[in-house]
Amino acid sequence: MAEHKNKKEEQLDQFKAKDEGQEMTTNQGLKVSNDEFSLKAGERGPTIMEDFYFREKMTHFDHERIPERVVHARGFAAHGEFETYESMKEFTKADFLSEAGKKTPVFVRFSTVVGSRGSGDLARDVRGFATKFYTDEGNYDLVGNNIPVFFIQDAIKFPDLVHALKPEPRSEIPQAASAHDTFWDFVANNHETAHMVMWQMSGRAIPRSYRMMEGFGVNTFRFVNEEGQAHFVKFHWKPALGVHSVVWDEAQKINGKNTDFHRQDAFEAIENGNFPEYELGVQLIKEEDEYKFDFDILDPTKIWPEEEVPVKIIGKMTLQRNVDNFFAETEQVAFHPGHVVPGVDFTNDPLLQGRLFSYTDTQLIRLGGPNFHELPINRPVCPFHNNQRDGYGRQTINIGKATYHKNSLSNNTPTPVSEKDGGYKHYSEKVEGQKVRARSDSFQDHYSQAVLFWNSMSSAEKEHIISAFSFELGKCKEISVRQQVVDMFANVNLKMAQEIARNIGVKEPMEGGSSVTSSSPAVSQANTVFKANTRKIAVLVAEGFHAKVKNMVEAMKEKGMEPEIISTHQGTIEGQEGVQMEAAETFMTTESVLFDAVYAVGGEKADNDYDKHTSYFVQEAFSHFKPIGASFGGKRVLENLSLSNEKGVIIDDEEDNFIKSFTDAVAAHRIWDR
Ligand code: HDD
Repeated sequence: MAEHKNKKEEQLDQFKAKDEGQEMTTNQGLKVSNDEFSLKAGERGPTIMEDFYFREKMTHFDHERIPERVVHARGFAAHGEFETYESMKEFTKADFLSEAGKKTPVFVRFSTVVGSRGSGDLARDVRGFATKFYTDEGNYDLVGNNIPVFFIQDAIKFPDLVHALKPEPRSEIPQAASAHDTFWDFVANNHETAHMVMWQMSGRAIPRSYRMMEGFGVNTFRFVNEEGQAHFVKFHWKPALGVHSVVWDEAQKINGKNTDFHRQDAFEAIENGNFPEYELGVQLIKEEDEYKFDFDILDPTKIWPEEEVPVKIIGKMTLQRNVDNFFAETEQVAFHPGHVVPGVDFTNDPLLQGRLFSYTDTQLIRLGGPNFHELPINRPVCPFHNNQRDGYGRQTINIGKATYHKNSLSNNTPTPVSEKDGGYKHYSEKVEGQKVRARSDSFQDHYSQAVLFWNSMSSAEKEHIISAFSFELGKCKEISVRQQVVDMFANVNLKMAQEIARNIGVKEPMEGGSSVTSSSPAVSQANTVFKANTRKIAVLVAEGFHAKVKNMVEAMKEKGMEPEIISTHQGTIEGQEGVQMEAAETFMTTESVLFDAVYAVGGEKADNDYDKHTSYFVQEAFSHFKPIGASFGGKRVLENLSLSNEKGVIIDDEEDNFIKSFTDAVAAHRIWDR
């Protein structure tokens, strides 16, 4: 982390404890003389009740676990800083956005949604992207996802959605997967899911890295300025490295080879000083323009196409420090979309309204009571005072006897603060209506934007969507479920639905399609940022490798790539002219799915073992559309596989030529039109 400590760092430091080098004590501070043997009646006798140390140690252990999050159980989090680019005072009075250069400490947690805490990172799933800004006016939480829309329009359906998505109740199978009957039955019988499901079947649900995905606030919020003028606002996080995905076959293999692939990728990037960066953008709509769109701007199943409502970039977040303790920080952090600051307010988006209840409620059971705001990671960096008292685990020693408002004994303090002095005032939107359990007609169009999304996809993205549907529905046991889903998605695109139907052995729908022809290029990953930075390159080396290989590897590093030496054995590999390289991994300990590209350089002479492993490695990388490079003794393997003239295969012994072409190919991420 940067030299200077921000307010949150300073606060957290007060709670840190280092046990290394210390004498062992009980939790009461009594020095412990033996930590190996329980107190027994005779060496071979029973343990006796009196052993208070045994009881304390065991009791603590027995209570070490807390309930995992009901959704978003598996995650990764890090500390960082947000810097505002320009004053947003015209739109919001939020202090942390009030001046250019203003810095605010943040804590960000990324997550998968469906799986348990120990599930694989590469599930086909939405990713959570939750940010806690520790502002001078209190904590502001932007609790978003990496997909800009949601499955449902009203929070009352959230338990149903999650029940359908989670493993089935009898067997608790499948773990961390939407590919089963109940999820798709829910989709087929709740057509508001159509748009989100299109995103979920795209590459967005299998990101290459937490560092390479967007974040979205999803719900529509309000910005309110000093004059009380409001704008509707949607939030976007744009990753500096662009938005990139793996392919599904790869995702499934990664889950087996390295369950922690995304967590490790982010952890190591931060440890190595490659700090993940995201720019914050906002889309703003004036209050008076609320009804000017052909969709309801409060409907969480709709995007505001960026081409219609541009994204204004207003700041940058950099994640600079990993946590010191996963449980204390990542597990105990409590987010809530209702944690707002003056200048940020809610709308009547019916999904958001329900979320405002659910988050605090869930923390009460997960973190064991109403004092979770006192946990170090959740404490605001500004003072907090009120008349709330007691409860499990209360840490603050509140002094004074008036714990009520109004009072005279404490001069009527703590005092509510006027809006002028920073007191939060809800936007005084006029609301009037009759009590109804109903949904507005303006929320009934479930297909136009699902079609818009499909229209915006590149041909490779369309193929991936069709394959994803075919996999997911192919795993459904109920033919009726498969058929219903295919018939439903004929409303998005008839040809797409027919192709899926053929793949999964159900009747091809004969009618459907849509008259929507518009598209939003901004939602296609074909139009993202492309960079070779931090891409992992597998350098496959054998004994007697060409002396220039080392220069190639150094040149890759200069371009920001991360080459890793792999060989038939670990340790030093001897090259020509006395050049040596250290192999960190072998063909047994690693695999092509864990890399972005492969570079085969071979050794001095043919080596059957190397050739066999390299062939497999290269073929797998090739099938996942990855760039492949070869020089010197590595060329032979590609020739034998007849891959030398394929797209994205770069063969060159000359350093400048090779590095230029290879860097371009790595930056392109994948060669989709292979
Ligand atoms: Fe939620 C966790 C994001 C709808 C109820 N949600 C949770 C997390 C994220 C989101 C990122 C994990 C926070 C963390 O890392 O600790 N949720 C969303 C988004 C939604 C959404 C972007 C749609 C706009 N969520 C949603 C609804 C409800 C919930 C409609 C219920 C009415 N979400 C929860 C929860 C969780 C949660 C049950 C589980 C753990 C937690 O809150 O702290 O309250």
